[in-house]
Amino acid sequence: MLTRRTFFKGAGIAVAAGTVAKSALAALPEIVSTHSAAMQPPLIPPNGRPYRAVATLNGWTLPWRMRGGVKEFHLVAEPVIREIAPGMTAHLWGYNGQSPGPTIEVVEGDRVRIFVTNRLPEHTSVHWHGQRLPNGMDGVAGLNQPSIKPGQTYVYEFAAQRAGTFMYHPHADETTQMAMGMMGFWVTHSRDPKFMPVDRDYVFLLNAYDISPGSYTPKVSTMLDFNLWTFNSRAFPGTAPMVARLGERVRIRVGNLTMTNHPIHLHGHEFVVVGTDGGWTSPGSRWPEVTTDIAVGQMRAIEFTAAAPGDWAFHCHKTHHTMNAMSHSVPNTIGVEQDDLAGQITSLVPGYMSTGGAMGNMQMNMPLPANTLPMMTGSGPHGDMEMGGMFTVMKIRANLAHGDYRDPGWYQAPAGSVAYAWEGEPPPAERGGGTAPAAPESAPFKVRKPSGSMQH
Ligand SMILES: [Cu+2]
Repeated sequence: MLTRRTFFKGAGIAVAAGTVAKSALAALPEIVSTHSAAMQPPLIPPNGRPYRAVATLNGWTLPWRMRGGVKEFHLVAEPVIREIAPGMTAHLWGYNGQSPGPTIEVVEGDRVRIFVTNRLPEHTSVHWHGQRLPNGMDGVAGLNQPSIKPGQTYVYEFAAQRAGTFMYHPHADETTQMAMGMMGFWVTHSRDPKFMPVDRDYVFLLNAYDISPGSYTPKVSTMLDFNLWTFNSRAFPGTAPMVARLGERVRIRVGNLTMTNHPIHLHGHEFVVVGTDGGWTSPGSRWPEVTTDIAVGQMRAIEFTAAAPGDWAFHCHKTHHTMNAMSHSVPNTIGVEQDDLAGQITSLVPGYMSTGGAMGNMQMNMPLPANTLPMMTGSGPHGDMEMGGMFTVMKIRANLAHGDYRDPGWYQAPAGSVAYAWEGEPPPAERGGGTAPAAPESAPFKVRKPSGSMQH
């Protein structure tokens, strides 16, 4: 079993000390933070009501302390450095060393006290998105409370009244602070651990950044034209895979804090939406889906049985959201004679090398500035995947232990079960203005003649 000590040790999580006078923090819970973007195993609750802990994609759950029957957490709003994927880091704002901040897990009925220390260069606040709470705890700066000035610590306190899926984010200079990565996940577990049990419960946020190729800091005035689409501030191939043992019941909870909607799509399985922002859906209201659209500010919890072994793609279905920092000025090169093109580009971009192909190869062969992810990237067991952004893989295996969240590697498909190249004679080509052969009399269909080509 994972103890608090081994959790900290294994996760590379550090208890900060020395930055603030100990006497000033004597009454505050210790600050726990991490500088790793690796996915941490679920935090088994060391005290309080029992629950089945969630797994945060490329993230972690914030430990707490119990004081007088109250669960006390300490969030620190601060500048952080986040690896978006190997080869690219971003200078963001977040909580406790990372963006997004740590997941907060409590149980329905828990009394919760959250200390929020502001180490940003400007004021902030925290809004507990979706929660039933006293109006003065809702976190809208100016409306419900004064803003938290740099250096100040504020205390939020309320009872977790409703089980479900929630988020937290600033409600002060929001456009800037959310564009900089300030957000986190919150799960309130049912008081009954047997309510809607699942074997794996993954959580993550959808977020987006506008970081110019070669730079580190998001542009905070961007309203819609973001160029990095991420799951929990990670872009493929930096996104951790989600894993499950064959036959397990899997829940995935997704919150959307970007400025557009995302149709989230799972391959090879049907799922049902079991939870929304407002709570659990009634069983009679559910229908099977393979894609569910998650609007801005919404959460969706989906569930399915891991019925088929394999590496199943899981991604946003907007194709430009499964790409990394892209240039909108890339021309369409489909059908363009590549030999001429290479010469023309070489005159503009020294060092350019073409290997043929269309848009993907052209872009992938461009020299990239430092700290920039290729637009279409990632390689799998069968070659280039040409993905990025909001993409990961659901890895289902028969031989996986319950509770094992480690990446099992690529799926070894049984012989004869993989799509293969047909090796007979190629079919007759038909090209406009070319010499398409006439269809034999016995053919079950007619070969359409190019218009304007009257041969018979
Ligand atoms: Cu999307």
